[in-house]
Amino acid sequence: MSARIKGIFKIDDITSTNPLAVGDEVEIDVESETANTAIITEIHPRRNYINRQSPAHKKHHHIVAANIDQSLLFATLKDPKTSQGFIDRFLVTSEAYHVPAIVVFNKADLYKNKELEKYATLKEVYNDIGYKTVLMSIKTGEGVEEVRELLKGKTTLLSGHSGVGKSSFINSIFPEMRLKTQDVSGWSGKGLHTTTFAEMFDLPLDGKVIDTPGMREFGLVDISRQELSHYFPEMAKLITECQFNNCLHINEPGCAVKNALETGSVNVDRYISYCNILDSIDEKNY
Ligand SMILES: Nc1nc2c(ncn2[C@@H]2O[C@H](COP(=O)(O)OP(=O)(O)OP(=O)(O)O)[C@@H](O)[C@H]2O)c(=O)[nH]1
Ligand SMILES: [Mg+2]
Ligand SMILES: [Zn+2]
Repeated sequence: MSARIKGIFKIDDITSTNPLAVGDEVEIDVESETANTAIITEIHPRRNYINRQSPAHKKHHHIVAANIDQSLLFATLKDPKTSQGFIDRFLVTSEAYHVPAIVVFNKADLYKNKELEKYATLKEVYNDIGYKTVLMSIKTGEGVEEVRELLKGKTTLLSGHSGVGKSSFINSIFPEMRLKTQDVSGWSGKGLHTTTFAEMFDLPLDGKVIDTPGMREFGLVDISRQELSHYFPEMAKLITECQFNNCLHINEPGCAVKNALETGSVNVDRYISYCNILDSIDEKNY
């Protein structure tokens, strides 16, 4: 069945480049039984959605997916490299939209000591603040079963840079799928997108998974400088102890976050991500 939209829909009072997102629940009128087509007459209110700022037009938003239970960020420490800044931006967005996030480090088969040490460090940092991490290799099968278990009975959004193995993962747990993946020569460094639009699949094990095209950056939307620290869980629990209730945790006196940074209970790299994101938020919007 293919369904199309007629007329103009305005949802959630946001200006979006796509009125209908993957994961939306809709009402349809069957248009033609023979041609198997329908018209979408109503879009149900969304439980949640992940919204992304268009890299080209800061005022344009794009809804990546709606009605999701969790998001799996696919990261790789090699071919291609995912930066911690990118991971942290993604986690902030997930917190802001109340979508639980898990970070999957794929291509473990390519990791040498350097990358394995990096993974151990990141695992500790993220586990300490409440995020699950999994080390996986689709090539060797390591960790694949563990990630598959996490999908049971849930609607899961897969995201991450192009070439990190999102489509390959769906194919590996669901071989009948045969999604298009990058050719066997693997990551070429050219940043070509193999998956070009988001698509949702029903998994045989009860659950749905949404494959998305890789993203180069993850623009934040609807987050003010003042509220940013609420979306860093390790900072959120400290902010009531800051001397000033409008503390941005930069150089204010009596800042509980800066104190925690000294003692090591807030990780330095996470704090750097916080500062970078804070810098990137255009205060004029608020
Ligand atoms: N060595 C190794 N290669 C992998 C692994 N997983 C995926 N690949 C390869 O990485 C390349 C990219 O995989 P895709 O599944 O197309 O990546 P994607 O995340 O769907 O990329 P986009 O659709 O562009 O966003 C392919 O050549 C895969 O064979 C892995 O665990 N180890
Ligand atoms: Mg893909
Ligand atoms: Zn502070």
